[in-house]
Amino acid sequence: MIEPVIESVRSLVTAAIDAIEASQSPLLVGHVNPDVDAVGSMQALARAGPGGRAAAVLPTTELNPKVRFLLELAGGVRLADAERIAAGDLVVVLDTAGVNRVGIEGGWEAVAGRTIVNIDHHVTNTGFGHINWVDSGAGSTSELVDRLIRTAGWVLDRPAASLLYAGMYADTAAFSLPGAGAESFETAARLIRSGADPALIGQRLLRSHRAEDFNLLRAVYRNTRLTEDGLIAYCVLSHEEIAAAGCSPADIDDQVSVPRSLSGIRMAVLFSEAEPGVVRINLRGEGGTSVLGLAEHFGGGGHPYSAGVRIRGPLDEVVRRVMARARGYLAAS
Ligand SMILES: [Mn+2]
Repeated sequence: MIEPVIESVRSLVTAAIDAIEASQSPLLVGHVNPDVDAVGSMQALARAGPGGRAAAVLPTTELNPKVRFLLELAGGVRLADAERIAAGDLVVVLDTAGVNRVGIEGGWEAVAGRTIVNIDHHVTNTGFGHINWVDSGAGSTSELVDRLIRTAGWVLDRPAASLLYAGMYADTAAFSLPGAGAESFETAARLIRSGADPALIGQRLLRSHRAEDFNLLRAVYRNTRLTEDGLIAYCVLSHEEIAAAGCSPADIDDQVSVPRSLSGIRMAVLFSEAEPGVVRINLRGEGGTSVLGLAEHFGGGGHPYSAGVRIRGPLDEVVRRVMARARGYLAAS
């Protein structure tokens, strides 16, 4: 019974390749607040895609420094200007679970009428494309793009290999999450043989804190609390605290790994005030606890062990509501 599944995945990959090869002007789009996986997979595909015709669309908003580093790494990748965006005859949406998350100015409405190829690994992906290659078993979208490039026989150069390695590395928390299997390491090894530079990626993703990033981490450690039962570690960062560290909300990426590092917890939560009155919530599950249902309850999404949501409301009220729900959710699961 395995064969038909493999066949259908194979035909999805082939359909995606055919669509990209047939396009005169493919646009590559990621999600809002793009992370390393989104930008890494977009930039790698822009480099490797046929005829150098693909152009990546990046949000006009401030980019996280880790993400900006990927743009340096990508070198001469073409970014889509307004003219190219208007001319795009195919839109490849990468690492994006739903239309409300599409990272282009004007959002989904800006691209909805065009042919859409949806390549993603979020289990909550809504299948909004004409071609939907969604593999929730993959640790990252970068792995899927690696497979796309290899299957198509396109040229994966050294920067593209590094970009895909970075996406894999970031989305799997350095190959340390459930699901990091032999295949992930084989893909990483192949990317390194193609020229990916693990030391550079590690240095830029792990060992490049500015003083401001360090101040922000200090605040995360200081504000991290445990619930009485020790099962939930959570941290609350107000807009003022983020600013006092010298940072902006765009600098919040994986700081939830601080509460997550506590022994014995089943859930880690980082509340950060993205703007006054809007709270961003990063959720992580440990010891087999899925946090996806909790995120979905509030209108968010993601993966079983890594999910997120934004909620409007005063920070303290949002914290109270979400923590009450989180306790009940754990008690019931
Ligand atoms: Mn991803």
